[in-house]
Amino acid sequence: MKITSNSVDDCSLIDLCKIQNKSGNIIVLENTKNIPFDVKRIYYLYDIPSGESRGGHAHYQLEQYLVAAAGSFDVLLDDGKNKKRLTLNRPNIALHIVPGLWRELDNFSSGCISMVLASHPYDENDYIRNYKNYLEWKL
Ligand code: T46
Repeated sequence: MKITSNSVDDCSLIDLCKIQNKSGNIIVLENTKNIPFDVKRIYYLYDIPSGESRGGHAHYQLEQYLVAAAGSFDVLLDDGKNKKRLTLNRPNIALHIVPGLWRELDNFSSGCISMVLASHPYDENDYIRNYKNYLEWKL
């Protein structure tokens, strides 16, 4: 399947299976065990001013697990034909974003930490930051 044909329905919410005991919870993610790609990079967004939005781009190759490690935010996924809006608000739920999807993040709560596990190192050439160019690439 070509990456250009990935759709919003190829993205899914994953239960990260917390280990729970009376002193709290822990989530463990290990390459080759419970994550479908090798994690090459982790980054997180925090101290996001009220009303701000992030994203507004797609990746050619990168796939990601996106997690609300604290607080909540909304994600708009867009494959050029269909859009899907989700709220992430639990540290044990990851949104798996496959390559080739346009995404926008907004409605960040106060104290939100938006954590990303990514399949590739940072490469600005992997970004499509212009929506018109994205739609042309998807054709
Ligand atoms: C995504 C959302 C959820 C780096 O130098 N290295 C990095 O690994 C990253 C992610 C960013 N940067 C620099 C590039 C820009 O100068 O940090 C600045 C902000 O990056 P960007 O505008 O891409 O930030 P967001 O929050 O719009 O997007 C980021 C990720 O880029 C993207 O993959 O899905 O978080």
